[in-house]
Amino acid sequence: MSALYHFPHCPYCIRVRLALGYLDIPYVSNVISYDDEATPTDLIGKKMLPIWEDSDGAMCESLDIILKLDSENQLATKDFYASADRKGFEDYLDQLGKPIHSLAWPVWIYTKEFSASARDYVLKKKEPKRGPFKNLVARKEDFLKDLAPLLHKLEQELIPFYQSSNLTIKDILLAAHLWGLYVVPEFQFSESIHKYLQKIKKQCLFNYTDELWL
Ligand SMILES: N[C@@H](CCC(=O)N[C@@H](CS)C(=O)NCC(=O)O)C(=O)O
Repeated sequence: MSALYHFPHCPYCIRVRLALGYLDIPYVSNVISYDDEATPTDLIGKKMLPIWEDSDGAMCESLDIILKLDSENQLATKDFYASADRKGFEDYLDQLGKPIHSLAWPVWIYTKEFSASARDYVLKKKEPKRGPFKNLVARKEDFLKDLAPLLHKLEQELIPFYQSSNLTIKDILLAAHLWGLYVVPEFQFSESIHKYLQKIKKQCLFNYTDELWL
């Protein structure tokens, strides 16, 4: 059977899990430790997840994987892939990702995905660029301030999915990033965004909690 190699916290990996659920494609879930460089390097020649492996071999890049999985264009992946607004949408995702990662990383490293050595590996890799994780926690209000207009903008676009009456790849890309906020202590989504994410969760048969905590 085909297999997904992934990190449970990782937004790019969550994208693929959401698409697999929505498209009802069976697969073997291989959770990789963040400090395991050998497994991804053996498969694709570098340390990057998600990796999808099927009878054609192993491939990376979440959007390329979803394009392949969505062969009947049920998520309108083909339209998005070639669309003129792809760049603008990806820029918006990057803007969302920055504060979300700063808020979520200090919590993610204490989920069951991370052994002590994997946690150490993250800190050694991320702290030189982001600064000490303790400072990220202390700057929580700054990141929430950066997020507020981006989330407000999102609310204006939900009809009830993103600029669409049905779920598309854009909802999967958005939800995969936004999901990280569910682990941030005391953060609360607005009612409309929470309902939006729960609708996606249901349609994509997605379970974020179990692989993170149980
Ligand atoms: N453009 C890639 C990005 C994937 C990516 O950034 N993956 C991160 C995990 S969130 C990774 O593998 N990082 C390896 C590392 O930081 O050591 C995609 O869309 O799949």
